[in-house]
Amino acid sequence: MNEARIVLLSGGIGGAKLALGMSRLVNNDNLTIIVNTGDDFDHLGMRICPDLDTMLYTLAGIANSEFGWGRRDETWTFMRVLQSLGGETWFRLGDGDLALHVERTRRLSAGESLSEVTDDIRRRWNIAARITPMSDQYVATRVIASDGEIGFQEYFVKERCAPVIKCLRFAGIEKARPSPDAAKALRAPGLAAIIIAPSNPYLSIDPILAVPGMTAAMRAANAPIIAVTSLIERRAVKGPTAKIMTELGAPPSPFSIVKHYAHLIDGFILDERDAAHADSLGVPVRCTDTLMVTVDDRKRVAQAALDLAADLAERRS
Ligand code: FO1
Repeated sequence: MNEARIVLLSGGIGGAKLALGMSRLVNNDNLTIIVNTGDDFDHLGMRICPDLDTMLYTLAGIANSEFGWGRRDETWTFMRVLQSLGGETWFRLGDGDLALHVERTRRLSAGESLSEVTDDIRRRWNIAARITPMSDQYVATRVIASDGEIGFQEYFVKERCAPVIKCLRFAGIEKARPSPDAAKALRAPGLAAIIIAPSNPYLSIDPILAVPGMTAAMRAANAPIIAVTSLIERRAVKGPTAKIMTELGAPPSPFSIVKHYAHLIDGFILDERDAAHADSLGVPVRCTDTLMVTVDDRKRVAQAALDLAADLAERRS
């Protein structure tokens, strides 16, 4: 088991896949996952934390792999009855998932921090890796579209990413600080690598990097910072990523991602299908098949990131 001390920055689905791979490679006492909370929103009187929940469900082995969010083996009585009451059902909440939102909202209202609640849940679900929100202060990603500003979930789920994005803002970011566990993990001696997971750089990673003090703590950690591509040039990029990047003025390609992180990263994991571009990215690159379907795929991508970090650390010493 690799004893390297690792920090992983992650959004939802793509990041959780890499986190699972990483959790199979390193001693999980040394693995801290800093999760985006910009997707969080208050809905039906509950605080909902989608990226934290995707991470919790994935590492607890109970994620719904069909949807990419929520629990597997879910039941939908709550949704059915809510529909019959004329309630809002555009954001689908399964009965098991609902228990998490109700209990977390109760504990937050009682004064517990999001970090405390998250850490207690991951322990109860026997997750060895430390999962921590990027901040305990509420930050909400807001989408400024051509016809006005809407919340992230309204954009992503209710409007199915149809609005044209003009820009994003992270409401509340000025008052946010890195969560205690995030700050502690980045300060820990002997950090081997800080890895930026293959989540959407603009929607899922930028809120984490925008937390005042976060990038300074990352740089001060003096560990190689490695980003894993969330795009494969040759592959028709599914879902909203290509549309969102184009609307934000970044052509949907690995180049855009490297350029977006250029000020921060020491290395980049590129998909082997794009290997021909490796030398023109302007940053040390390691190529691998970054498609993550099986657990072995996830371990392969995680190992590639660890290997690149080790190479770079060796060159530094
Ligand atoms: N995504 C959807 O596209 N439709 C949904 O109805 C939906 C419900 C949902 C419930 C709980 C949860 O934790 C996540 C949920 N998501 C849903 C995903 C959510 O929009 C995430 O923010 C995205 O996966 C982006 O990170």
